Amino acid sequence: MNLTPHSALLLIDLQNDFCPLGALPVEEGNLVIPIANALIPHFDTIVATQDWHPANHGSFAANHPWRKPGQVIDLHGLPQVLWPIHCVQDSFGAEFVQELDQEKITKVFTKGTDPTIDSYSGFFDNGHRKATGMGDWLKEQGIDTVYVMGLATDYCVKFTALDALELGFTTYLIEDASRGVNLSTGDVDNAVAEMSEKGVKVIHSTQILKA
Ligand code: VGL
Ligand code: ZN
Repeated sequence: MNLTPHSALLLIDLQNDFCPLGALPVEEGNLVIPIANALIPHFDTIVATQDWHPANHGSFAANHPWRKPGQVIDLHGLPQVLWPIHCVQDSFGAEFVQELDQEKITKVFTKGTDPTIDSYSGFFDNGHRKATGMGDWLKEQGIDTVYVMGLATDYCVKFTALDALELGFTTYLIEDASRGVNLSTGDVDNAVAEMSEKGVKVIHSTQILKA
């Protein structure tokens, strides 16, 4: 695997609420942390995204009368899957997992801060209305290639990787370093297939670690 100084590692939403005991548990979500820690020394630029919602966020089922997590509503013109309350700003659930080697993280981008719209991608909200600044920042650093990993494969990892492609980055998905929600059976497999079809290169962490 040909890592250059123009490569960045994107750590997607490695937060307590996406671990098995969290509010929006991702099965085996905790297992990606040691893989992240092993990958980190191979990169000069490491960016983390952080799902960072206000308590009144429109993606929380609890903020809509009689709605339950998993249902889909129209949120200001966009289809929105409703979630349990998760990653509330300044809460324990929103913190990065303690076992993650955070000293090496170059830069953190928060997302999902606007209560009226969700943001799965680390680059843009779900309506592609506002950028988080991550795309411009990566380009200012001279980054042309991104390696995406984290939680959840079928939501934030997928939309981050697809936006990275659209922004012109050569984009890798580190598949074994990611886990998904699988709200419906097959969601993770379908997400990986879609990324691959669109041009994301799907790799295993060992391809970087043994390089
Ligand atoms: C995520 C659902 C809601 C994710 C964030 O990180 O994939 N999924 N908020
Ligand atoms: Zn969220």
